[in-house]
Amino acid sequence: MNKDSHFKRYLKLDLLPTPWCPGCGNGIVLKTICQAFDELGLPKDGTVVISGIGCSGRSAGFFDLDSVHTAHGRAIPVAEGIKYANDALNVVVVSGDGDLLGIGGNHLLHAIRRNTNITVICYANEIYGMTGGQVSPTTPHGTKTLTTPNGNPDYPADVQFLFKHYNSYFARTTAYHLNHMKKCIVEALKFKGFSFVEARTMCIVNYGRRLGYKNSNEMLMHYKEFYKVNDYAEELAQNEIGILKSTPVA
Ligand SMILES: Cc1ncc(C[n+]2csc(CCOP(=O)(O)OP(=O)(O)O)c2C)c(N)n1
Ligand code: SF4
Repeated sequence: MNKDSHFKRYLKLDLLPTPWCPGCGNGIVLKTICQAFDELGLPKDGTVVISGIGCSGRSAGFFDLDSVHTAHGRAIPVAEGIKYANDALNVVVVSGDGDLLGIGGNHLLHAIRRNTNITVICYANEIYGMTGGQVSPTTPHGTKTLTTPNGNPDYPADVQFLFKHYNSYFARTTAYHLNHMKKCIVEALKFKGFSFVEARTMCIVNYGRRLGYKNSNEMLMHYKEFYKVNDYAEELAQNEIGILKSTPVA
């Protein structure tokens, strides 16, 4: 078996293809999570994946691991319960920005505060993809969506400051920066405390096309041109990706 095929042991290959639209970035994030699991050699019987509801939430069912597909916004408390019941497990949440920062925002706030030792991978596509393209907590100011045809009047949630305050782990990365995404996820999984990876990814069908992108490759090229890597920074600017400097809990 060559190195590239190892990550596949974490996937239910018989369920492929996924239900995602052609050009959707969710598959890139799913594959990179599996590559990170593989790099760390996470045991399949010692790792659990939990998701909320959304296109990204469908990821949970594709892992060849124990998984729970919870109600919308409730992935984090279910994950915390599993971790508190069995501390030996690696507990990983995979869900969307609407699920985690919108309806599930209250749970996120308290998981950061408690610094529960779980990892959350947020598929941050800046939109509610599954339900047709409504504005989400990460939609940039001024952006036109189905529900903000004149441009988003609000500013996106920038949760990095909460993580900094509680010495938990925060990283931002994109579907273009594949090695960086894997590094962010590997370090998140190794972190002893609450870790959150905001993985910027493309919803071409219910977001990108409305913004004028012809295809998801153009969205990837935007990530390439817009984002600069700034690892272990005190603070990430809007156009920066990286791992926020934090003090791991002993
Ligand atoms: C309690 C509840 N409210 C609303 C919905 C409808 N709903 C399903 S998915 C979703 C948004 C998902 O957006 P996001 O988490 O960003 O995931 P994406 O589809 O973009 O991956 C909503 C509002 C629901 N399923 N349950
Ligand atoms: S609607 Fe968007 S997020 Fe959902 S599968 Fe299609 S491209 Fe992906």
